[in-house]
Amino acid sequence: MSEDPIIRPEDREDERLIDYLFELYGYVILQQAVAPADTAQMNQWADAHQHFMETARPTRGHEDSQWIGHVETHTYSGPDGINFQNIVEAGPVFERHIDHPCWIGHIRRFIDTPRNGLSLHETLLNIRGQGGYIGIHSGGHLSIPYMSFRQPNTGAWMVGQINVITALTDIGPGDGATTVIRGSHKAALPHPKLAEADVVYRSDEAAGIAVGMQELHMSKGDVLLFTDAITHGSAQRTNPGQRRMVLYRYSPRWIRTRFNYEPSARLLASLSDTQRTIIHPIPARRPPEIV
Ligand SMILES: O=C(O)CCC(=O)C(=O)O
Ligand SMILES: [Fe+2]
Repeated sequence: MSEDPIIRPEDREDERLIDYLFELYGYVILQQAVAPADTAQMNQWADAHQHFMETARPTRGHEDSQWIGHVETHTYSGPDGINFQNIVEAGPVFERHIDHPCWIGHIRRFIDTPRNGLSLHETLLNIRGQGGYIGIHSGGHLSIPYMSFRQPNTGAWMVGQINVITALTDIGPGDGATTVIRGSHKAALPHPKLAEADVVYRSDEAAGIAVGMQELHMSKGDVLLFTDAITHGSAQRTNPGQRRMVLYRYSPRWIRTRFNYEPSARLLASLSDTQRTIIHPIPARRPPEIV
């Protein structure tokens, strides 16, 4: 096997292989999972909106953010670049991502959807320029519901959050690749960088230089599927140009949405029943109007 747990197109349905590697390492890379026509459409959307990069602020869905229809501009902390949050509202190509056949079956199995339902905690398109990075975060030592990772050896999985990153550009050395510490979703102790500061997240330096981190290089259209419990982040982008990716975070229906976006009527109407259940897993109930 190559260095990374890479799943070739012909092995996409091989549950035994994927389950083994995901449980052991905490991530797998699905090669050529998204069609070139789809990455091209998502890149076109990014081309048309990249000028928002200059004004992205860490507003976390509150005042001062700029909206493009139902898509909100955002950054986690600045250096990580711009996040176009709620990107699922940006058109059919982003809707296709909700239950994409290359990964949705694996997601349902790992989350155990028959018992736990399924929801999208966050959907975003990220653009990161030269100098950008994301700091080290997460790890098996944290008791946070969305970082749970359980495979009690009976066939019953219970994973609290699975991140699906689609590369919209080739991501190689110097491009600011996502980095992980293989197997750290099972770590009992915090990474020294996190313990030092006694925090879940450290954003003041790029994760790529932390002990044990490895860069995950991807080609455009490859998909990285990883548990949010794995200690991860990204290397600093040293090359000119941009790293672009789309990130969909799946969780049990109980965890639901991170930024509380209400799905638009247009989106709800255009989704299949299966997709609607993921996007809107717990519709509100109200008493009938009293006249
Ligand atoms: O930007 C990256 O490469 C990592 C993103 C990240 O931290 C996440 O997907 O949870
Ligand atoms: Fe993360």
